[in-house]
Amino acid sequence: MLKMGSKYLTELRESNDILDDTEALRERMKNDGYIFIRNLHNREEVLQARTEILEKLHEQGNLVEGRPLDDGAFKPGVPVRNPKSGTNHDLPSLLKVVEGPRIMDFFDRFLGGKSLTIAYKWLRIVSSKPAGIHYDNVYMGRGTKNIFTAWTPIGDLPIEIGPLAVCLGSNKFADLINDYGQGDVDKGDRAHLAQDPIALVEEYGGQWATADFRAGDVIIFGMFTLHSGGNNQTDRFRISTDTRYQLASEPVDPRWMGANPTGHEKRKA
Ligand SMILES: O=C(O)CCC(=O)C(=O)O
Repeated sequence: MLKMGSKYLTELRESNDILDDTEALRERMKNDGYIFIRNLHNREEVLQARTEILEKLHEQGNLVEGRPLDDGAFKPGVPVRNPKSGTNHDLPSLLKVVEGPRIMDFFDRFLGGKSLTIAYKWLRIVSSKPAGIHYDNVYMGRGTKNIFTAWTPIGDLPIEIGPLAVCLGSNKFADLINDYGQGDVDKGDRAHLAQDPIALVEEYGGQWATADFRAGDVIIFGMFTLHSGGNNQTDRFRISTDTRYQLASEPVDPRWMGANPTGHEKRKA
């Protein structure tokens, strides 16, 4: 595990102090590559979404018997079949959070017009290693570039459970953005830049940043901010979503929209 306060890892900067200042939020996104907001969502609604997901995990035998449901303690080796990424129409409490007025109003204001959320929602139920380090553009690059990811912890997710980390400065790694970052995984280009966060800092610079996330928090970032989940070092599922938002008037990546989004052509998310 990376050590907090080291050359490699620091705390995310909270933006609650500028939450009402739209220009300052845009400036922060431009400079830092992310905006981290505590309690943007209603905590109780997020916890309701967590319960909804945990009940499904329990029903299909993924949770350790005898532990409180809210622990989300996983049975090692039992694959999770559902719930999973998709439109998540069977998870109304989750949709209430990620499509609700708090986040949509935020994006209407931040983007300066009517926003929409991409229909496909990435719901991650992680028991061990995360996906590799990447820019989202390689997955989401067929519509507007003015599109943002919101990563939402579904529950309290302390650092040891491996919440999202971003690489500070990576939104300005011009060579990487112009090369790896312009790829398209559905044309066979590379999905992940790297797996090892330390080696990445040694090679490209920057510093990782994360936080003890709490239900209600959200981190928002653009298509060219390197990020990854951390290793889950607990015996509990790490439950989170990544969902995407853009102006309704701008081109949408067709793979992820509609009642039944087609998703990736050559590989599964
Ligand atoms: O939650 C994770 O492990 C990765 C999330 C991610 O890749 C994203 O938000 O784009």
